[in-house]
Amino acid sequence: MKLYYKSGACSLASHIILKEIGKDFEIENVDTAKQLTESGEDFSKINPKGYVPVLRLDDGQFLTEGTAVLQYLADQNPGAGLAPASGTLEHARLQEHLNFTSSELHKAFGPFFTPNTSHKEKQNAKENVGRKMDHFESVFSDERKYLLGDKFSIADAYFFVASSWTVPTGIGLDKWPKIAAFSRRVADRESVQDAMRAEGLLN
Ligand SMILES: N[C@@H](CCC(=O)N[C@@H](CS)C(=O)NCC(=O)O)C(=O)O
Repeated sequence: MKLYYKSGACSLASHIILKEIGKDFEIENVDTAKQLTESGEDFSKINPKGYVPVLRLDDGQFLTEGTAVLQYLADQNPGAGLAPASGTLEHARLQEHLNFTSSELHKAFGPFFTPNTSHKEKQNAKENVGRKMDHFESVFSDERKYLLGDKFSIADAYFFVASSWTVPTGIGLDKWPKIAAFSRRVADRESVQDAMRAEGLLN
């Protein structure tokens, strides 16, 4: 298996989950602006949608969309306990968090990562991100450790990465102490440190 990634991007969530699973895999950095991979492959042929993450399966197929990659990895490795069984309410809760992270929180950061965004647009985006973060802060109001309770799941990996973008965008986590505590807890995991180190985000 090979994960095509960009340092610190949403692909870091898939990278963390691959580390949690603990089987062998390769990674390859992508310059999405040039649509070129580290080894010189034309990335637009790998993912015509132009973005990471992409998981290259052992039979050569490519799987795109972060939430699909995360769910596939969890389903293929049930022993790792990274997602509740399909058909259960807990599984639906997992999907609730994954979808909200993807379609609401992740997308809310869009204007910060788009060239020529005006100050006003960034201000609106900041408020929009804040509303999504308020929701997650309320999820942690019962002092749960992770989004689903006591157990780390694929949703935590994705939310950890998306909420980390509050730092480079200058939003910070001061307004959301429970998310800040969650973030520190997840950052302490060996899988997270290994993945971040491999992406050049930690020494
Ligand atoms: N819907 C896609 C969105 C993926 C996405 O937004 N990827 C970003 C990084 S987080 C990317 O590669 N953007 C292209 C770029 O930065 O040039 C998914 O959830 O996987």
